Amino acid sequence: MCSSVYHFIQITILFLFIGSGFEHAVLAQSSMINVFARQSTSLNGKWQVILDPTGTGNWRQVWQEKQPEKKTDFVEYSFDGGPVLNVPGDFNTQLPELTYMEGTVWYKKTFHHEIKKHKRLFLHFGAVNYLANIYLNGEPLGQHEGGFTPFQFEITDKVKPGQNRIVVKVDNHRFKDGLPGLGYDWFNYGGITRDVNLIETPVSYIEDYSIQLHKSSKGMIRGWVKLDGAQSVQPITVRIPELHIQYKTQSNDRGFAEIEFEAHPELWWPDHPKLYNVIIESETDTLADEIGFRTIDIRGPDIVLNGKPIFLKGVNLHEEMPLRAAKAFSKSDALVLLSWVKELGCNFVRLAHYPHNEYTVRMAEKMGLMVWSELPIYQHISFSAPGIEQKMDLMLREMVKRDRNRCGVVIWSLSNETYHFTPNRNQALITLTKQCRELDSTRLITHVINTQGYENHTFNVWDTLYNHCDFIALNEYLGWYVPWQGNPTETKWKLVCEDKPVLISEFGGEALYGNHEGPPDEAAHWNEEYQEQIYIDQIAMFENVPNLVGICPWLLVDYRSLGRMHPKYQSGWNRKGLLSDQGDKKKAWIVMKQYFDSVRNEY
Ligand code: GCB
Repeated sequence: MCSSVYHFIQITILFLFIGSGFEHAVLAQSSMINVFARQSTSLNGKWQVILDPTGTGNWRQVWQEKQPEKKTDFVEYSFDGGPVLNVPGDFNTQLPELTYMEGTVWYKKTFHHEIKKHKRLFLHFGAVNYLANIYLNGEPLGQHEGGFTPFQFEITDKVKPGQNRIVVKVDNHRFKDGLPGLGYDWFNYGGITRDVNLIETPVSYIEDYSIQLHKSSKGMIRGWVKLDGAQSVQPITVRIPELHIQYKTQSNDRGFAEIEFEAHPELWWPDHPKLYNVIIESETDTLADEIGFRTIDIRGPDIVLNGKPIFLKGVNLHEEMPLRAAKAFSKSDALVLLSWVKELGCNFVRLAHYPHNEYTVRMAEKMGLMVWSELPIYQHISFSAPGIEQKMDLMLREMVKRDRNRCGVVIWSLSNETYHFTPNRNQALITLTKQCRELDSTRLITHVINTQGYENHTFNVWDTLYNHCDFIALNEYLGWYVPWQGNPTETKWKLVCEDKPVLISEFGGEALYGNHEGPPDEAAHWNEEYQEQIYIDQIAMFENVPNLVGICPWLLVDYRSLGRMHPKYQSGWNRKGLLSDQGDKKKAWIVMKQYFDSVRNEY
């Protein structure tokens, strides 16, 4: 990053955090990889909180936890005697007064620590939505922006023997120059929404690695290992016991070692999601991971997995547990949601519209689901706002770093439904695409667009941003927002890039489960029959879509969205689910399942 950009970020930070103890704020460090395999102490559980809807806590300097000293002193805040909240978890669903909160909640946790020699200590957050300022023992550690990616702070030299206290200021305001921005069609769950851990590492530790099949090759594993710490030059070994592989190399003076060796693993397929135990060792550290091997490519108008054309039978999913109407965050949440995905007959899941938690990604991979992971660059982003491109770049790096060893992840989606007329949109997204290819050229990259033309039965996919994508991903709501022009089977298609594969990343319509009122052909009754007919018509139309490589209904299950205001049918829920918020199957589920069961992939 050039120095003027840094200068700009510093000024912005100065302005944002005046009075918060963050006048010289430090940005959070990027999270180390594979935190599940680390020596860690969980800080999940009950955290004390102060609710601060007016944002007064900054000038009261809540993080200092002042105490009265003289008889005449008093302090107008305290964590003691106040509410407690569960971490991980959104705050909105834990206290009635936080239901619609978009503002600040201060969280506090104490922990006991014994200093160990020759160890480093990191405070790690799976995600905090949206802005997080972190303080340790009254001193600011730094800040992180973005609600869906992990970050950490090294506290080796700051932690004290005995009791320590962490204060986190969580602010879930929507920001005009945020990612996402001001408007989005899902619930803005605030809080420390994913795990918090204290992670202990050796002084020089394995900070990152990439171990995957080389692009398009089934017999060559390539990658690298990166160490962090003073002892940068070390022998490095990568072992895959099941394949009798023991590859040895050495890191250079920057702690970096390239890896390349021949191997013939059983490939990862949706119906054979084989993962291998892979052990990465340096002289000072050892880490184990479960890694699968596959290739994913574009060949002409096809997406090919392990060299074979594959049809992606997918469904969209938000990170929400409908059964308790709250943010999803655990392994068991992931199991419930992904079991429904499997039951529907899918081999693919689109994790919309932001990076979901790591449990979900890992479990999807284990269950044989290809994963689409997405950045929250959604609709009306202020692409020309100062600093926004740096934020996009940072978030991209955080997303790719966490999951780059997950063979299940086959697609990076860098944006959803942005508009060609937004100033600087093309330039910003093309740059981001290039950055993504530099970071990871082994997966497919796309942008989702919904502004197509539809005239004289012809669906016109014209946005030139597609020239920069590996395949065309489009959202079309024919039969719902856009009425059919004649018989769905007569729809003709015009593609801006004629040779590229086409994936329909969203289609569908709303229905309230159990509602059969009104004529089946009138949308305004939200009945199941109308939604069912959309699915029947869409499936008929798919026959004529050129280069169709996959479809992804919007979406698996009804989800909360406060902009959905019809009191009888919606009451704050988007009802486009194939399942109700209680997991009941709507009629459209059956149509979709039959379709998926009828589409066979031959490999
Ligand atoms: C879309 C968006 C999705 C919305 C959906 C809808 O095109 O990508 O986030 O929620 O439409 O329900 O209208």
